[in-house]
Amino acid sequence: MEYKFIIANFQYDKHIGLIQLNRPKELNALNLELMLEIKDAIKRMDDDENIRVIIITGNRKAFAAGADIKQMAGKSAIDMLKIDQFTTWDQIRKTKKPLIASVSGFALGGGHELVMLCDMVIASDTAKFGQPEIKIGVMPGAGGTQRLPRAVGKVRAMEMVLTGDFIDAKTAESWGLVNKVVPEELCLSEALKMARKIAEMSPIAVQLAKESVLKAFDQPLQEALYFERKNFYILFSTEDQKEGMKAFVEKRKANFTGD
Ligand code: DAK
Repeated sequence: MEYKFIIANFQYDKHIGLIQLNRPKELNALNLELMLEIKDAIKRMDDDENIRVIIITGNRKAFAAGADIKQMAGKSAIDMLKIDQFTTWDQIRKTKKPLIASVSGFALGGGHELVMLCDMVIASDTAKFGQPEIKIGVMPGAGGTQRLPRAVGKVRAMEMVLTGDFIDAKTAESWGLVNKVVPEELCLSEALKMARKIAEMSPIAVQLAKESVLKAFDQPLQEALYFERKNFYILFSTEDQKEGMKAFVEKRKANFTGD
């Protein structure tokens, strides 16, 4: 698939892929084509044995200012149902490898919902997060009313969803939406630093650990704990577990191969 609205780099760094949303004049507004391209690139990177971590970013002014309002404006309910554009997001949720968002500028509506689908978030001090759908007569439709309260609690989620007000990067950090805030020029390199650290770990352990953490949002505690335990046991069938524990005993750095 040729990409028109994103730039996908499958060898951005050793074991790291980078997807850059690239519709700058429209502040990376998520039209249908752009969303399909993101889904396609993430899936291809997830299937690529060489890639262990995926970074998603935008540009200085915007990560993404939401779904493309101009494309949606004339649609009927049935049109929207038929297009069902945000099933794309469901696919992204199934990504096995860690997704890190590097966010500068606006991350709004569907753009913020994409950030919340990522596993970790590095924000630049210029970043602004919001669910402003209420201001255009609708409401969040791709996870904003569900993932946001789980991340920040009810009253803060209500404020963002019902007033449409944006929050700045520091507030997002203190509310637990963001791992770290850095100066804008360091935003991508900081995400890369985090990605490199994870890419050095056993990729199978990383995959099962991610899967287990996400279970905390989907399942009751006891079932999620069983799930976690089984994943833990499975890892004892990997070469990486043998290598990791041997390296500890021998007081050296482990060399994980993914076997
Ligand atoms: N859609 C289309 N175009 C957009 C856009 C958007 N979301 N955001 C910005 N643009 C365009 C502007 O129209 C403008 O284009 P021109 O007028 O130059 O042609 C260009 O990008 C630059 O924007 P501004 O001139 O407005 O720039 P400012 O710096 O003055 O303002 C802003 C930046 C981000 C505050 C402002 O652009 C803004 O308020 N944008 C809209 C933000 C917004 O409301 N986002 C939420 C969109 S609704 C669904 C589930 C979920 C959703 C949809 C469907 N289903 C389950 C099917 C999600 C919905 C949304 O995300």
